[in-house]
Amino acid sequence: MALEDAKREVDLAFTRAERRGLAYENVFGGATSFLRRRYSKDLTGVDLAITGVPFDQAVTNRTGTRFGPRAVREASALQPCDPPYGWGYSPLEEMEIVDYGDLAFDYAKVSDFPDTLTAHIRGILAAGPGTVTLGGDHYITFPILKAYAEKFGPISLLHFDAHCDTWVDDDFTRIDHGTMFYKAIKSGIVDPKTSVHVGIRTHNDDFMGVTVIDAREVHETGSAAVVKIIKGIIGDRPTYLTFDIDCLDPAFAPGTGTPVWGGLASWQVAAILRDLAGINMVGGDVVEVSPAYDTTGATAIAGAHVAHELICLYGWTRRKG
Ligand SMILES: [Mn+2]
Repeated sequence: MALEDAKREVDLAFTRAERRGLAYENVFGGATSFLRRRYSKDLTGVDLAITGVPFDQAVTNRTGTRFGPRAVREASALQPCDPPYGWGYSPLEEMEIVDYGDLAFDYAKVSDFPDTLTAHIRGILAAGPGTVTLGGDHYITFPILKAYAEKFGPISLLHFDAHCDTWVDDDFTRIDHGTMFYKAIKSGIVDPKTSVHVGIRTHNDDFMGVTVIDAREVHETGSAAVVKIIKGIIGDRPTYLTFDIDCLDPAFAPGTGTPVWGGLASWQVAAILRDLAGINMVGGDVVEVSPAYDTTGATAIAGAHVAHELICLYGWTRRKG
């Protein structure tokens, strides 16, 4: 059946009739939505909306993540022809998922950007589905978390990153990808006691009460031990999972703005995300993929895999029947 479909299917991003189902469209052709989902602004009955936020004006070093959503969508074309390995279920067949497209914003009026993004996510959440967002630099997570906190209250943050992004910054008009979790905790959006940073390997004066599982601890204790600690801290609380691609070592994800050595390997991340099945993930994002520095495309491929795993986690606790 798949081969026959491959001869007929093209541009499923626009032509697919059903929102559910795998896709056999030629990997190398056609318009690329995320995982060949249908581009749609109709959220009626939708379980999960994928959206892109092509914003990179908050970085401390190399720009380029405005091209991240496009690159991750293209890399994702490799993945929708089979259920994801190791999960034992098929989220693309069980869930109604759409590609909601990218955020529209005035690139020259940066001060308006945070509220524009919060409204975008608020609108999706009000219609019912959760979101998996493709960044964009990591600042975007702060306006997204505002919308989530409106719906769920102070939220647990499960944060994969080389950096903890909690540098002191009491000027809330600043738009900075290294201080937004300081602001999120200070403003009561994130509950630090039930939040975790994973993969950290850069200095910070103050982790603000968030549990840190640094990269060395991941390497030395192993993924199963890490998952046990995470689950013990977040329990079944509503959890937002944010994944900065620089959590991966630059050997696996060179295409990012602020790479740091000593990071996680792809296989470690794959094992941890798979074994987190059962957490109450209400939304998530993959940020900081910067295609200009991604000479092999490996970073976008990793980003697409992480985003697909987030879909699996989201669907796992919502399986019907
Ligand atoms: Mn980072």
